[in-house]
Amino acid sequence: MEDKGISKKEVFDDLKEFKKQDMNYRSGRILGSMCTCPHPVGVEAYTMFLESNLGDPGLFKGTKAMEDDVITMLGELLGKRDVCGHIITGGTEANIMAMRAARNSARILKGIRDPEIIVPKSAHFSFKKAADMLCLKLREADLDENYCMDMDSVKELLTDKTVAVVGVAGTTELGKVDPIEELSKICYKKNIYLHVDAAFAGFSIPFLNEMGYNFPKFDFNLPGVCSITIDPHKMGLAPIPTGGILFREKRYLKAMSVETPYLTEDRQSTIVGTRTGASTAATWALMKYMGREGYRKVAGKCMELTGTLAQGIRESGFKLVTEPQLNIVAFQSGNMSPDEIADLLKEKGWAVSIASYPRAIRIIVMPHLKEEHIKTFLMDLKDINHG
Ligand code: 0PR
Repeated sequence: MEDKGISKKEVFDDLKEFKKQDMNYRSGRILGSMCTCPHPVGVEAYTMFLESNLGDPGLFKGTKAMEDDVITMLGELLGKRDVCGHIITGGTEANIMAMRAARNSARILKGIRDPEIIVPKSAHFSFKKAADMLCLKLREADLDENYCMDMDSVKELLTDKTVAVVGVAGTTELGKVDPIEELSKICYKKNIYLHVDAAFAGFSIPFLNEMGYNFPKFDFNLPGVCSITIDPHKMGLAPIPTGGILFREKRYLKAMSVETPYLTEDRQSTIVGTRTGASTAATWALMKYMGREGYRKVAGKCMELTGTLAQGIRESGFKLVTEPQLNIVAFQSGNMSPDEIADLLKEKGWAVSIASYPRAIRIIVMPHLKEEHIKTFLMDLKDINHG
């Protein structure tokens, strides 16, 4: 850092140069991201609460009231109004909190000292971080032919050290929904903590079901479900970073709370201390502004475009890995590797991602993608196959 500052104009001229190097969602060129253009109403609410710190909620009573409201609204969306939880940074923090709650609860109630967790092979890598940080043995269950968690494999992995089982509603790579009803039955009977990672689809499945889709049950209506991750910064259109973690019972938050001697709250359960209230304000504003109707439109449009994209991909001579269940399409080619396809698409200005299991091009049809983007993409894809 220099001794003397430069002018504001110079600063912003430099910032513009940096910004030019970034891609943006509005261009429609980002095809492999689970984030999207933040909705302007969320952005306005976010900027209004920039100084609000939920790490010291007694100073920001209004923001705290909004957080309580948002948690209730999210709980209602996911089958239980009287849940507790927090608005945090994203799916990673939510999953780490859930695993911490499960581990601590099992230590308190069952005296388990060498804890294990069972996650599907398709689980997000945040569970690897959680396992490492919390000293949990990570056991990965196989997937069935539809890339969902295989129940026989889960049953084989269960031991008396299992402190949590995780099911995913909307897997990161293929958008699949695990058999959470079956997981719930087993976990409820055995008194094992069940966490549902709905980071991606928590903001779409409930709305799609209202429109006549028929997704398998995954939420608090199932008695075994102890916590759910749901990310407003994915399909909820909130600015980054905005995650949500919901717990069925307060005791799970208590099991990981620590004393906060000089703050306006006595105990804190979140991982992060100083914690933005802006995310909470944005989520509150968006849920009020959009209503269920608004989110139905968003989720429905994404599914409609997913259908168009999947059909076009097939017609261009590529093979879908699996029939899309949500707004994620993964495909392969008979004569090119996914890396080769991704490189050719990159030359044409498209940023796709590559799924690891199985290796395939992966496209997430997020709300920033419009019909014209999909059409242009499909033309380029045809070119690649015939070029
Ligand atoms: N759980 C699931 C099911 C997820 O898909 C993700 C992220 C997480 C948890 C973790 O969420 P955070 O990244 O909010 O902590 N899934 C995306 C992924 O890893 C995240 C992402 C988003 C990646 C935008 C790239 C990107 O451009 O693919």
